[in-house]
Amino acid sequence: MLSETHHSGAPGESELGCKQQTMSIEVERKFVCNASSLKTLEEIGVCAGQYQFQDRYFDTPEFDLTLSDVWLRQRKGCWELKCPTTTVEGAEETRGESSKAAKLCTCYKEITNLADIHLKLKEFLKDTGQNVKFLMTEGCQTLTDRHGLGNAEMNWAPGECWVSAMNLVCFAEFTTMRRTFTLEEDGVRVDLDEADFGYIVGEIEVLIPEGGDMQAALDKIERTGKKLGVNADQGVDGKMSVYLQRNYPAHYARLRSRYIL
Ligand code: V4E
Repeated sequence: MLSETHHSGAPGESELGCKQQTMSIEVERKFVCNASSLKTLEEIGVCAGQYQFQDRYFDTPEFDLTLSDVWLRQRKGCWELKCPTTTVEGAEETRGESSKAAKLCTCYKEITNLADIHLKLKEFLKDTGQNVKFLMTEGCQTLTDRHGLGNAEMNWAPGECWVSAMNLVCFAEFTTMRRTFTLEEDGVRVDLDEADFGYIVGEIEVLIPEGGDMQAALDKIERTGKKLGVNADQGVDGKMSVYLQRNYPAHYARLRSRYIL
């Protein structure tokens, strides 16, 4: 159980709680946090805070986004989109890495600017044949005018009618209690998460700018994992994987069969 009582905002967030960077690459490795790794973490890391947040994940009813490994969520009122990183040739950057530890890392582009999120969604949904042309050529105001209804009557938060217009619905909602540690190793952050559906997982994370030094990030994660005694061969599920496994087993199986999870 995560038991500290100190509460604060997540590091790197503005007063409004939204991340200040608009686009970065998140390199991450999940791990099982046992008593020994927790003890080491408390010795070598500085606890930057404990805080609680709610995630709401969105997709089309056919799961077009997640089947493309695209993850749209609202966390503490801020929109975030995670999608796979690609090189110019279209190959996934992490695929070519040879080390075993690198293969256990995930690497996603994290977009927090709403205009950029819209552009990416348009790109992905267009590929799946969703009709997003209407949304992109006409504003939400026009949409509400056409129906003769105001935002409130259509049950849309002001400025967020794009969610419905893109045929997106919330498919997952859960709360996480997170303890964040910063380490001496430059830019390494360790999160210990406890989700309200009864799952605990640790994450070693490094954020790099687009085109940044991926190998350096992987090395930092590997070094930190070794210090914490993390099993070098063990892949560990994230919160969303476990959530889908329990609540959407057929979709989970489909994601597994496509090697997305
Ligand atoms: C499922 C998934 C994504 C959605 C977010 O998942 P997760 O990393 O569990 O969320 P969280 O709360 O830790 O995000 P953070 O606070 O670090 O931003 S994004 C990518 N995936 C796919 C995925 C995968 N294939 N393998 C593993 C181990 N994790 C995630």
